[in-house]
Amino acid sequence: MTISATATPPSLDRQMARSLALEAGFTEASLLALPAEDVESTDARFRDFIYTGYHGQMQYLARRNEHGHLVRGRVDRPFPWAQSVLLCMASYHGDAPHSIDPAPQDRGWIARYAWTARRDSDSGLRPSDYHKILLKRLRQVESTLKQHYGDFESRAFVDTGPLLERAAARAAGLGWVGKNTCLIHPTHGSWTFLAALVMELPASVESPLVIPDRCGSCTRCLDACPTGALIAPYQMDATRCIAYLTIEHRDAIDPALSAGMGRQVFGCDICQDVCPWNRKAPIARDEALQCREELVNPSLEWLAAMDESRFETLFNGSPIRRTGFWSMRRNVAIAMGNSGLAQFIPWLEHQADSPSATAAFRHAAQWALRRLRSRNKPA
Ligand code: B12
Ligand code: SF4
Ligand code: SF4
Repeated sequence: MTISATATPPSLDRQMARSLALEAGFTEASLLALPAEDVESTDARFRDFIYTGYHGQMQYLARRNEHGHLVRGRVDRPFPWAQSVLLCMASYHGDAPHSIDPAPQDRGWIARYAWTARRDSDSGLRPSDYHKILLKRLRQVESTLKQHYGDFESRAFVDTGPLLERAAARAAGLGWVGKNTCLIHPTHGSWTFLAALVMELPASVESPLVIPDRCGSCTRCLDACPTGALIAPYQMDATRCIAYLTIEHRDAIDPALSAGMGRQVFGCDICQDVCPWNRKAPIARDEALQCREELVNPSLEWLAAMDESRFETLFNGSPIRRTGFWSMRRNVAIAMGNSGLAQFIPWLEHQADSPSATAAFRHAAQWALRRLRSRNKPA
C-alpha cells in the first residue's frame, strides 16, 4: 500500500514505534507529533544563534529556503509533508576515565563519542562511527514500519539532517536541554547520540509530556568551560567551543582561545564530565559502540609520531578521520604548548618548518613553541 493524498493515512502507534527502536538497539525512543508545541520558540532561539554568528564556519546550519527562512529552524520547512518524528537515543556512557580526572602531563584528550569500535568477524576491534551504526538501526525501524503501515514518505537522519535534533528530542519527552545545551535524559544523562526518523504518518496520540528542566541552581558546566563558550545558561557561542575549534574550524586557532583548549585534541567533554546527571547514568553495553582503549588519554607523542597514512588507517571508519590529518596535528601542537613540557620543543621546531604543513598548523606550532620556551627558560 502507498499512502495517497486523498486517503486518510493510518496513525503510527507510539508504543510500537518505541518497541521497534529498542529492538533495533536504541536505548530509548519516543514519537513526536508535529507541529511540536514549542515550534515558534525553538525557531526563534535558532534564529538568534545564527544571526549572532555563533555558528562560525558551519555554514550548513545557516542554509535558507526560497523565502529566506532558516531551513532547520522548523521541521516543516524542509519537510512540509511531515506529521511525526521518531526520536531515538543511544547511550555511549562507558566506565573509562573522564577528561577532568588527573592524567599525566603528556597526554591529550579525544572526546569519548569518538572512541567507539565494533567487533569484527575476525574478532578484532574496528573503528565505528555512530552516524553509520545508528543510521542502519533507524533504517531497520523505518523498513519495519513500512511493512506494517505500507509505504510512506520518510527521511532518516543521524546528526547530518536539516533538523534540530535536541529540540525535537526534548519535545518528544526524551529529556531537557541543560545549561550546557546538551539533551539530558533523567536516567541516561547526556552521553547519548540522537537519531531522527521524519515521517509523513501522524502519531496516534498527542506528544508525550515534556520533561521539566532539572538543572536547578547548578552552574558547574558554565563554571568549568575553559573557553567561555557557554556565554549564558542554555546558550553557546560555538566559535569558542573546543569541539568546534578542534573538529569544525579549519583555519588557524585564535591564540586567545588556544590556552583554554588545554589537552583536548578532538572534541571536548568537560561540560558533560562535570554534570551531576552523568554520574549515575548506567553503563551502556553496546556491541557496536565499544571503547578503543588506545584513544583514552592518548599520548601526545604517539599522536605526533603518526604520519598521514597511519592516521588514515587508524581512523578509517571513525568520526576522527573527518577532522583531517593536519587539523589533528594543529590540535596536538596546541596541546603540547599547553602541556608545559620542554620535551616537545624539538618536534615542534622540526614540524613548524615542514613544507607540507598547513598555515594553521604552522601558526599553532609557533604559538606552542613560544609558550613552551617562555615556560622553560633556563633559571
Ligand atoms: C552544530 C553541532 C555542534 C556544534 C554546536 C553545538 C551547539 N551547542 O549548538 C559543536 C561543534 C560545538 C558541537 C559540539 C558537540 N556536539 Co554537536 N551537533 C551539532 C548539530 C549538527 C547541530 C546543532 C545545532 O543546530 N546547534 C545550534 C543550536 C542553537 O541548536 P541546539 O543546540 O540544537 O539547540 C536548540 C534546542 O536545544 C533548543 N533549546 C535550547 N535550550 C532550550 C530550552 C528550552 C526551554 C527549549 C524549549 C528549547 C531549547 O533551542 C536551540 C535552537 O532552537 C547536532 C545534530 C543536529 N542535527 O541537531 C549535533 C549534536 C547536538 N551534537 C552532539 C554531540 C554529542 C556533541 C558533543 C558532545 C561532541 C563532543 N564531545 O565534542 C559536543 C557538545 C558540546 C555542547 N555542550 O553542546 C549530539 C548531542 C547529543 C545530546 N545528548 O545532546 C548531537 C545531537 C549529534 C547527535 N546526532 O547525536 N555540536
Ligand atoms: S564542549 Fe568544552 S568548550 Fe564546548 S561548551 Fe562544553 S566545556 Fe565548553
Ligand atoms: S552541569 Fe549542572 S547546569 Fe550544567 S547541564 Fe549539568 S545539571 Fe545543568
